[in-house]
Amino acid sequence: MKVNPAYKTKESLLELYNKPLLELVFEAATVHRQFHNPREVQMSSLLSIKTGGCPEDCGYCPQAARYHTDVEAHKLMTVESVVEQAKNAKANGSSRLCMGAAWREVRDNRDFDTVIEMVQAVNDLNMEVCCTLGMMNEDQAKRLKNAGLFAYNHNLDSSREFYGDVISTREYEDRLNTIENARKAGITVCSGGIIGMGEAIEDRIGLLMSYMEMENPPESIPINALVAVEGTPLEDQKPIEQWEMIRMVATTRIAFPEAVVRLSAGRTKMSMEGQALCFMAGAGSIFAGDKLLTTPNPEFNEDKEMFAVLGLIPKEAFADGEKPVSQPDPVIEAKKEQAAQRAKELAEAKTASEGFTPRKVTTFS
Ligand code: SAM
Ligand code: DTB
Ligand code: SF4
Repeated sequence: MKVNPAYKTKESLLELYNKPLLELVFEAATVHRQFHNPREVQMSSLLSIKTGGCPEDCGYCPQAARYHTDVEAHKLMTVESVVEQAKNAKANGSSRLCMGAAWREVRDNRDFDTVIEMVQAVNDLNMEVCCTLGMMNEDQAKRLKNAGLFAYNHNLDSSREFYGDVISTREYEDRLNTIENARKAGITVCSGGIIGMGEAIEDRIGLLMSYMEMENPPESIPINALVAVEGTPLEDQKPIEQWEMIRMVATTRIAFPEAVVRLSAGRTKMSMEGQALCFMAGAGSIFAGDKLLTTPNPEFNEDKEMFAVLGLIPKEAFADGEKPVSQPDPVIEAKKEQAAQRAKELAEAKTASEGFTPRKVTTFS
């Protein structure tokens, strides 16, 4: 049951969201237990593989070049350093790695070839690999799938109506197309939103309705609370109440019983009790490690203690889907072949020139 037939309309979802809190949590906990092991919570690590300098104008984002934030821009990481970070994340209990790039869109260039190699290398570590690289076309999605990508993250962020108040450099429709391209390539979809950007409750429900209307809704739905970063247009947004996060997690859980609902950005502002209610209400994952992409996240040891206190266990990789097989990338292989051919021709030319004895030139004085 990908969507809950009892909550397919905006009105029914809104009524659900506004239920007395403990009734809502109870209903969500009941649905959660039918479809998931309530003790399991996946630890997922985020890694910003290319940071800052983004041409987009997403009003919440510290990585947009046009806003003056403390984020330092960094070019694409190397495959070796990504593997090192991935091993470290795995050793600390993460079974998924989400690699984020501050790109508007994927381009068919050498950087994308490097990302393909990163996907192959992290999949080889038996971790679920997720990427969030901005917009992408179907061919690019196919290359990622072929490399072993498990999930593609592309958030709708809010309702179609509120979206334009936060982002002007790309359309809601563009986002839906990218999600569709991931789907066509057979990659699982991770897509969710941010609450606390000044939207109305109807916009939170509108976000869920966008997923409800999909032929194939996301397998993974991250719920972020805005991290208001100085220098961004949303820097002065008042933090949301924990209850709002709990309501949003619970409503999402009930509406999409099979999906993994991810308690994502904003946990530094939550108490352990608040987070416990989110787990009760069906959150099945957190981001682990002291940094999200560029902003702080609870320390690893704090989360370890929370898991111990609440009796939670980290979820293994590929519990919700088969491990993809990493295949050689046709573009990289063709480039390698071309380079080998060029090297061979050069070597042959060199050998030929070595056997060549220049004609003696007699000079007359
Ligand atoms: N550039 C790519 C894109 O926009 O699709 C990938 C990286 S982007 C940082 C990934 C997601 O992080 C955004 O879609 C947004 O939902 C979330 N995000 C960014 N800044 C945030 C903030 N300050 N608070 C909460 N979530 C944020
Ligand atoms: C998602 O929904 N949240 C994560 C992940 N998917 C890519 C990103 C949160 C970013 C928070 C702001 C930052 O650290 O830069
Ligand atoms: Fe760029 Fe993504 Fe940030 Fe938007 S959310 S400014 S696209 S990095």
